[in-house]
Amino acid sequence: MVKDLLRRQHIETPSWAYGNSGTRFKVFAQQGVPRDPYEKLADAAQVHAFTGIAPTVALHIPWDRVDSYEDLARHARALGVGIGAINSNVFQDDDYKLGSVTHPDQAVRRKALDHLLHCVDIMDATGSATLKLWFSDGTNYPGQDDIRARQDRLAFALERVYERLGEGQRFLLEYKLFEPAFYVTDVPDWGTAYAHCLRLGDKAQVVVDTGHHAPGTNIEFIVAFLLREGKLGGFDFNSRFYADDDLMVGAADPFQLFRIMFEVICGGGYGPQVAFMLDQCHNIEPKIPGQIRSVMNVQEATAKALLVDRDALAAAQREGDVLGANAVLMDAYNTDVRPLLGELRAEMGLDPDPMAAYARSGYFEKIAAERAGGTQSGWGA
Ligand code: LRH
Ligand code: MN
Repeated sequence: MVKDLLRRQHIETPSWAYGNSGTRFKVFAQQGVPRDPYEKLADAAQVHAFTGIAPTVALHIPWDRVDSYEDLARHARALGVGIGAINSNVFQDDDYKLGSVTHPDQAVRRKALDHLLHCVDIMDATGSATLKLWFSDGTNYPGQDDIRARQDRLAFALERVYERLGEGQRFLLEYKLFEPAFYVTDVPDWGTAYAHCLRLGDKAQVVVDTGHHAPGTNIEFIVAFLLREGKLGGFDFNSRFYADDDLMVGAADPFQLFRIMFEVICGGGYGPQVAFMLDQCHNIEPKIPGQIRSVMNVQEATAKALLVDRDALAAAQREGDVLGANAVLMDAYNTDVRPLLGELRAEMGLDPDPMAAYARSGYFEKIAAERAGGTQSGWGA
């Protein structure tokens, strides 16, 4: 039963994780980095080939701009993967200094809205069902702009995008406490995102980026609450020690990832209605192995969460047996699921050790040799 559920796991990797990334201090280029979205998809297909549970790739526009999105989707299918969420980008254009859809200037708002609507066109072309909306919009100083007026402008843009969505399409609204804005962020927390989505309807849901909360936030509570409301659309998985560090999911706090996956399972969210996406940057570590390790971290947390003895837990909770209930969860968390996952991979026709199998494959040496010259992909358009 647990293996059947794990066999159906679906984790989406982000195209930008295969490109160069860094911090404001430095972006360290790496050998073999893709030069275009086609090569990014080829690398993502490797992650699926060795894990068996990463069949789709999220795109970011314009980082993944191509002449033909139909052709890019065909290329993906030929590689054995699919195009997942389309990520809009209204945070890198000079015009967006004071905001994008919340900008005081109507012409700038129009430009930003046109980009969001263009991303829906790309969804139509690639067959993607999900638009992911993150707004860097905000202010840096009190008085800089009218907090309420910016919410009115945001609501107007979201309504226009919502109206444009076609059959089977939805958008996921992402929140973030701060950065790049350092006073007000216009979508700072789950409550703001939830309120906007509630007003719009079923095609609008919230995405939880695990790096976007104030330190000490109980993220699994947010997950349980949004699931109960039918408003949890997905995750941007990563981990952090301090702020939006975008480190490998589960690397900084594997116990938190386990607690989150347990609430997903309890809330009926372990299925296609919730998008399990990675949103990470491999600033210093090799990128494809970094993605493989990340997918395995989610898989391990999920396996442990699926092993929780739910009946024993419910009984202990009913009896107010605090330590007993906690022990049931800790027993599952402290279970070494690596043998189980090794067996599962073998049953799926995969090498039980994806990291070692990838290292032996020679793929890195191949791309390092082939991808000499050209401009490596990164966060630049
Ligand atoms: C913003 C964010 C958002 C993406 C970007 C790559 O911090 O989490 O999801 O657009 O990272
Ligand atoms: Mn994110």
